[in-house]
Amino acid sequence: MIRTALILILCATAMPAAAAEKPNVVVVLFDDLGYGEPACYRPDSTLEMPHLDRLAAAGMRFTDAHSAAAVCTPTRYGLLTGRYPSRVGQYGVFTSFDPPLIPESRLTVASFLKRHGYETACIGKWHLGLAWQDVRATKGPVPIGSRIASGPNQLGFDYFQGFTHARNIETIIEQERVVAHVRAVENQPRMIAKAVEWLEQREAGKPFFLYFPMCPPHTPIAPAPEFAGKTGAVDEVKQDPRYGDWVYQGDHMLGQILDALDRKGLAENTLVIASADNGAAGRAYPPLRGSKAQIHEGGHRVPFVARWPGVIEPGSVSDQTICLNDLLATSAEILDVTLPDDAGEDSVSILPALRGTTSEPLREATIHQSADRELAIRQGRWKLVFSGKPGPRLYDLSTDLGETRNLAGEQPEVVAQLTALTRRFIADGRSTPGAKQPGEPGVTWSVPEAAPGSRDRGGSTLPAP
Ligand SMILES: [Ca+2]
Repeated sequence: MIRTALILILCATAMPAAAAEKPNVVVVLFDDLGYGEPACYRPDSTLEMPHLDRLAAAGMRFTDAHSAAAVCTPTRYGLLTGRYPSRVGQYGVFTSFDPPLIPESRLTVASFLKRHGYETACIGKWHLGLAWQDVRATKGPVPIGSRIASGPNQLGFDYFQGFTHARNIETIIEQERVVAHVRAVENQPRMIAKAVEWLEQREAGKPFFLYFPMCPPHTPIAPAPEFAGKTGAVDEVKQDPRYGDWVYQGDHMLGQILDALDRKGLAENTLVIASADNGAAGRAYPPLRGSKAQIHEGGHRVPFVARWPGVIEPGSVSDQTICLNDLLATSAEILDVTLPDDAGEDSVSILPALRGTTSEPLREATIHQSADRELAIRQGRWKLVFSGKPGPRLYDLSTDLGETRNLAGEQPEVVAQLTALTRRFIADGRSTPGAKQPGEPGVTWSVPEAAPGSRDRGGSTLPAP
């Protein structure tokens, strides 16, 4: 009797482990959503993003999250590979006919999860290059029927429907073929309908990864008729009457994904991450300095909200410095798998932050890059920007989030230490523990050596705090 009871207890206690299926992973990536735009990041924002706000209320909001770069293409490289895009010399953005940036041999979040039994889909903006098979570069939409020899399907995504980039939002690609031409206003409703349909088709017990890189609030600002002029949201910076509607439509798409997870009973076992690929375009939101494409915080500090019921404390806030590159290592730790040495070289698991089990820094340091090849390194309070003449600029973000006071002259030791660390990251081919990795042939990635003692270099014209 006692033995039976014991077995029952053992079975009962084993249940949670068995029921702790591999969690689904959903990543919703806004395009150019600034740190100061969602109300959950800036309460006096005049934009409306109720679904992001409710995600934050049910999950964790990171206040110090960074895109790998300050523009689309390199950030997406980092997000999918967990490797700094500067390692492949990618600073600018792609057009419709650029070749694939990620070789098929490289592990991505999608191919990693697929290898571990996940069904995977990318629905939305790709912007990482495609190997077109039978079409020459053209302006405007790519002809229907044009085929792709290598693209998302070769990088781990079972299913792809989307478009190359925002300037070619008319060309709809499904799997390895152009299947339709649409008007700009029709693109996003088509994408979200497909994403919801794909979620509806998932079967219990089969884990999945959905990557949904949307268009809003990037141009073309093309709100669908049901949103146009109806939200009352105001673009306080540029006074574009459609911008708030476009942001709202993007947020509504996030809401449709959350609703689909609820309908399917999948929300409990799904890690949902909503973030942005870089800062707002031409819109600065103080106290952050700068905007999209720039090395300052406005270029790459982004909203990042994660929800995972039972794992993440609802309504929590984390001040960990994290990077979108961290998705691959986080996925690996969730599955208790060690990544190979030649994958995710700049990816750090943020699972301890999500679980709330540590407040110690997870990343040794974080590299930032601008669209015009500027680099910066961030460690704790310090951010060192390597930028032309008269030398690097050092900011103490703990007291100067707006990056107004260059302390390089006052803190030569910090400049030297962060410079040496950056040079080590470059030389090692990685910024995480593991075997050194070779650099990419033909890619030069370097920062100038620090010049300790030369207090005039980069000296501040403002008084030290
Ligand atoms: Ca972008």
